Amino acid sequence: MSNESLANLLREERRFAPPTDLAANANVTAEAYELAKADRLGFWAEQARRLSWETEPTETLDWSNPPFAKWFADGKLNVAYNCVDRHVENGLGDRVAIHFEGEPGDTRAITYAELQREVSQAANALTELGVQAGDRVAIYLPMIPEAVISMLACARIGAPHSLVFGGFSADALATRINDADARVIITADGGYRRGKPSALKPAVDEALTRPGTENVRSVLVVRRTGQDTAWAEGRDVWWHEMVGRQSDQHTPEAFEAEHPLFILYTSGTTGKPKGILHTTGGYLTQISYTHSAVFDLKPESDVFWCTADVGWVTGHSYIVYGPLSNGGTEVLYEGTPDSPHQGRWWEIVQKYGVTILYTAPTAIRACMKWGDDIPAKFDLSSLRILGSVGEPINPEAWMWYRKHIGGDRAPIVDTWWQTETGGMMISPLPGVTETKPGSAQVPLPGIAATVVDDDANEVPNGSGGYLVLTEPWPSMLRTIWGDDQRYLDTYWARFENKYFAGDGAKRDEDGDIWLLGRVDDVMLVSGHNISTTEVESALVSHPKVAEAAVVGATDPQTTQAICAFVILRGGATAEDEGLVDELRAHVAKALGPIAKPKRVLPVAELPKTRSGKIMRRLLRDVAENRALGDVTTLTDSSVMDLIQSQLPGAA
Ligand code: 6R9
Repeated sequence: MSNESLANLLREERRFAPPTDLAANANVTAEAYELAKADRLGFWAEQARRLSWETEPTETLDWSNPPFAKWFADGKLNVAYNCVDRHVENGLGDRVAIHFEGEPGDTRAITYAELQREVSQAANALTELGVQAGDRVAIYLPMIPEAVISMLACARIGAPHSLVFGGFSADALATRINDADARVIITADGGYRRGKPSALKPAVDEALTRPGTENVRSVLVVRRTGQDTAWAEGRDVWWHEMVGRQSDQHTPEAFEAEHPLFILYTSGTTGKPKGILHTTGGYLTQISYTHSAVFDLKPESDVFWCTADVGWVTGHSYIVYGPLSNGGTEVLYEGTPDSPHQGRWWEIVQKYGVTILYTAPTAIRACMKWGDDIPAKFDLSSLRILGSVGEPINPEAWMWYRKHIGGDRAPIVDTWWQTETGGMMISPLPGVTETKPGSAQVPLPGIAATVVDDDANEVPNGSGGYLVLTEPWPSMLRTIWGDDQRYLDTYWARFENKYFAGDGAKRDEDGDIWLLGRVDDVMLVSGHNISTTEVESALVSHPKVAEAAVVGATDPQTTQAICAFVILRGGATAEDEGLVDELRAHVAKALGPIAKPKRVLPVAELPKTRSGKIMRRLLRDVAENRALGDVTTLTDSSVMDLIQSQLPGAA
């Protein structure tokens, strides 16, 4: 970014107060901010008492070698014990932990007592396969209960897991196996996607032919689809045979609070993926606290549903470790929102009486595109809190979510965080915060975040800059696996003593924080830094636009020119007379003439990662007529061919 702060264009005046009854009974009230402000470390030490420790920690934070943090370092605990066994010991064995809904419609309710038995069996199986505390286990599974059970089994024996999204290519899998030096892989024959079995095991077989994966001893294979599967004798073992014959008793061992819990790779824009390392005690403390505070979870009555994939950090923290450490009941769904019909999610909400729904803006925009009449066919009155994560949520998508899913009643919590932060960092609290469409608003109690300019000075209200975190937090990444220097360079070199998140942000007149997208995506137009998020939100506020992705393409006159890719809705087509000019004028009216796109290109799809984020760098390659960069983390690589074939002038 240049020296000028991010242009601050959007005006949003709508406000929504917390429902009175929710505020009156909320788990967390405004007092939490005061307590945490008065004694931040004391606040986190208090939150650590939510967990069951074998050895209680006496030390909260060791920051003697910044930015390498140690939280609760002299404490010992077992994560799986905290997520499963202690609930059974507390008499909650019959409570459903997981309502599993397979894409073909098969279902399973798993109680905490059953979960304890299955996790114990899986832990015994891993031990029989020679896995010891500290050994890495790669998990490449669809969204089935065995994914959760495998993660908990690894945690139980102190073997850090490394999940790789089912559907990533053999190459992506091989790189991650190699970097983590995994010893065992847990996979499945396949999973169901859009009504069809989709094979997984062949990618594992292929990955294991690549150099650097020789240390993998065993592949544990869940039978999910029953499809034919190649078999390497001596290496491959069926889950139902190996896990099935184990004892369902297993005594968990306590590990030090800083024992590694998992590695999770983030792709970034260049270079090899970064293995983000999370550890045990601090991670579980913050995940458990934020899951309870931000969703106001009442474990005895709520039914929670996070629609993320377990292969994304959102799935780790808010499908596995948050809900289960809090003894909650949750839904786990294998498939896509539109299979076999576009109302599938709402049918699931109705069926299980889901009370808290956590999803991503990309999914909300897809539902908007399919039409209001689809959710209207289902009873969604059980919903009392809605969450959003993954990208800035466009104000119009926020309003749609509130009205058509939340019955104009349920508060929305827009939660900003990252793989690196481990858990939520900036978010409204549903019983406290007056919400604003499109803003994550305030750092959670115990979290210190702010917005600074190029010289690391805090920006005044009403201005934009870079989002930074100014104090360590319990679930922070500890390093990049095997690369401390890259950890320092990526996050701690840009500003002294501050964590650089890589996101642009602004503070509004009330001091609330608005996220403006990745700083790599910020556009420089005639000397102004313009956020992609704001231009996209202006486009999405037009009734004929379902989704928009905006990039800055090199331009001889203005340095960069704004180029917008849009998905149309309501029957509008690229051929509609005057539509492109209408959209350009709409943006100019909403944000000012400087933000008017030079080009608007209607397309049928946008390139997205498996976690639903728009990959703007690929669109920049298109807009600048370059060969495409790395596409290995795309959900569907044919999308780029489609976009290129739709461009004016394409053959
Ligand atoms: C949890 C997760 C992190 C990046 C982050 C930011 C974007 C996530 C957001 C958001 C605006 C939100 N992001 N939540 N931007 N508002 N509520 O998404 O982790 O996959 O590592 O991505 O996602 O750009 O820096 P991860």
